[in-house]
Formats: sequence, C-alpha cells, structure tokens
Amino acid sequence: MGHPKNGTLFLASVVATLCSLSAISKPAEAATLHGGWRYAIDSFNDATARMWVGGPTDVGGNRFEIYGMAIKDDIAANKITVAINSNLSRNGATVPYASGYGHTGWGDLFFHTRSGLFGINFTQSNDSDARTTGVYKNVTAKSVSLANDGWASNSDYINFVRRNGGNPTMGDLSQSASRFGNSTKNVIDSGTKIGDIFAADLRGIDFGHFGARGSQTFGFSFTRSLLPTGDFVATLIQECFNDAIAFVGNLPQRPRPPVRPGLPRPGQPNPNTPSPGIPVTPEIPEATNPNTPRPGIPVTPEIPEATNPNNPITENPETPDIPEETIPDDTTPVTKVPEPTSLLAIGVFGTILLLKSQRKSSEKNLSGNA
Ligand SMILES: [Ca+2]
Ligand SMILES: [Ca+2]
Ligand SMILES: [Ca+2]
Repeated sequence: MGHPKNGTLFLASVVATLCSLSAISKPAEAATLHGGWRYAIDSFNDATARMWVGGPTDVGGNRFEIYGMAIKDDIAANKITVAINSNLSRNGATVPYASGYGHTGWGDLFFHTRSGLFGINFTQSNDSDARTTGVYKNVTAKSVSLANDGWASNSDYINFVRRNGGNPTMGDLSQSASRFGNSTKNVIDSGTKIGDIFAADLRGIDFGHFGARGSQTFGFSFTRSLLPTGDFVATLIQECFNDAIAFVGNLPQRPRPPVRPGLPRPGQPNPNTPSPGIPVTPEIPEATNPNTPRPGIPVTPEIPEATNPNNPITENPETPDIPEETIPDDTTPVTKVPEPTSLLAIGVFGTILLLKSQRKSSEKNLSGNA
C-alpha cells in the first residue's frame, strides 16, 4: 500500500488500470438478505497498495481489496456472526512500505449504536489498544494509519482512488459518509471489555452470489445481547486505510421474558426474606463492587443513572449507557450501582432487629398459648 507522503502523486500502474477495467464497481444492492446472511458489498476496485518498497501505489484488486461483509443475526441462539471477504487474511500481511517492509493488518470492527460506540478486536495481529480479542463498550477510536504507511485523511484516499480510475465506496455507505468523518480512525483506543469472540460457523456463506471473489473469507461470532438493539452501522477499515467497508443494519428486540429480573416469581419464595431460625449474615454481593479489575483496558467505574432507584431516569445523549436488559448476567458487575456499605449494614441490622423482635413476640404468643 502506500500513498504520496511528500505530496508527489504516484500514477497507478498499467496493471492497476487493467484491474480497474475488469472490476465490477458496485455489483449488487447492499445489505441484501441471502440464505440467512445479510451482505454489504464493497467496491471491487477501491483498495490501494504500494507495489514495492518505496514504489508507486496501485489502485484496485490488490492484496488489500475488500469485497464484502456479511452478518448473520441468530436471535434464538443469542449470537451474531460476522464474515469478511477480502484479499487480506485475518492476520494481515507483511508488505512493502515507503522504506522497508512492515506488517499491516485489520483495524477493529466498530458498531455505532444508539448506546454509543462498541468495538470488536478479532485479531491479535494489529495495532489496537485492546489487549485481548473481544467485544468492548464505551469505546474511543484512534488512527494507526500513518504508522502503517497509510493515508492521512479519508479525502486524500478518495481523491487518489478516483484519479486512478477506482470507485471508492464504504459498502452500504458512500466513502464520504464514513461515521468517522474525514479521519482515518481504525482501531480501539480505549474501552471496557464486555465479552469474548468465538469461532464462527460460516455455513451458507456465499459471497460469490454477489460476484465478491476475495481470496480470503473469515469470520467470528459473539454474544448478541452484548450489543443494544436497534439501528447500527458496522465499520471495518484496514490499518493503512487502504480499503474500508460499512454495514448498515438493525438488531430487532428479542421477545422479553414476562418477569422482571430481581423480582421473585409468583409462587417462589423471596430470596431476600430470611427464613426464621437461620441467622442473617450480612453480605455484600459481588455484583455491587464496581472496582473488580478486568483484563485488558483499565476499567473506568461508571454509574448508570437508570439503575439507581434513588435517581430519576434521565436521558443523556452525551453519555449513553446500555439498557440493562442488553447485558447478560456475567457482565452485570460493571452496570450495578454500588450501595453504600453503611446503608446496607444499617438495613441488614434493622432487619435483624425486626426479625428478633418478631420472633420474640411470636415466642411470647406461643408460650402464652401453651
Ligand atoms: Ca473494496
Ligand atoms: Ca501494523
Ligand atoms: Ca471500500
């Protein structure tokens, strides 16, 4: 890959021109449903690549070309699977730079949602600040493009590709409609890890149906309820900004269980009511501790207002938080509001006193009746 760092424009090679001529620009309607998968199809001739060390930049059909991205939304299994078709393998490649060789990989996959920015790191072979692969919330993004012999801005990339016969697009979006604007942000800078990724079942994937014929098809899965429901834009960009794709989608709400979490089901004993005769041991549930360290990016404790019964629920678009129902049980620690230990202790102490006095009075009644 590469680009004119010093302002000199490189002309695309004859090879690139031939590639452009043979490539189909935008072959199909994006985000099309086919065999249970939804597809966003990218331009087939908008990837740039430096041809040799210090050499000119080629446009279209090269090692960085992205052809498409598909998403399978399995509501019943609470699973989302993402598949990518490109000439760049999951672990990236060592390629010629302006001077010498360097490793250029994939950026992270971002989801712009109504609850803010989420990011998925799906390969260890990139320059993301996510320490381990997985799903992250409350994410900020940064660009590693220049460190990867890449583009300084989206418009620099667009202008170069157009001048050299390519048709730059971002899958479902026009290239200039990138959710990251004119920046080349492409990896996670900070965030809170909320889940892992796992191996994808790519059965039924059929990029060829759309003429997408990248040499590499790979994917990964993650738990669906980690993401909020509703509209999203998923964006995937290579570390060098040599090609980018976006997928515009919607996650419909799952049918909700009839009983709210935390309330006892009808007919079930309330777990918060101590049985008579069993001593009450004050305990602080682990879930109320917001300081539990997590691997990866340092955790910034946060207090979602909506979960504090003492605070009115307020809408704050500046600091969107995830509705509780979208977070599986194993991640609830980060959304719980810590109750002051003293208040909890007073409450427990009060309960003990109350129970003791009730027991005494009932004992009195029993002995009185006897
Ligand atoms: Ca492309
Ligand atoms: Ca790199
Ligand atoms: Ca593209």
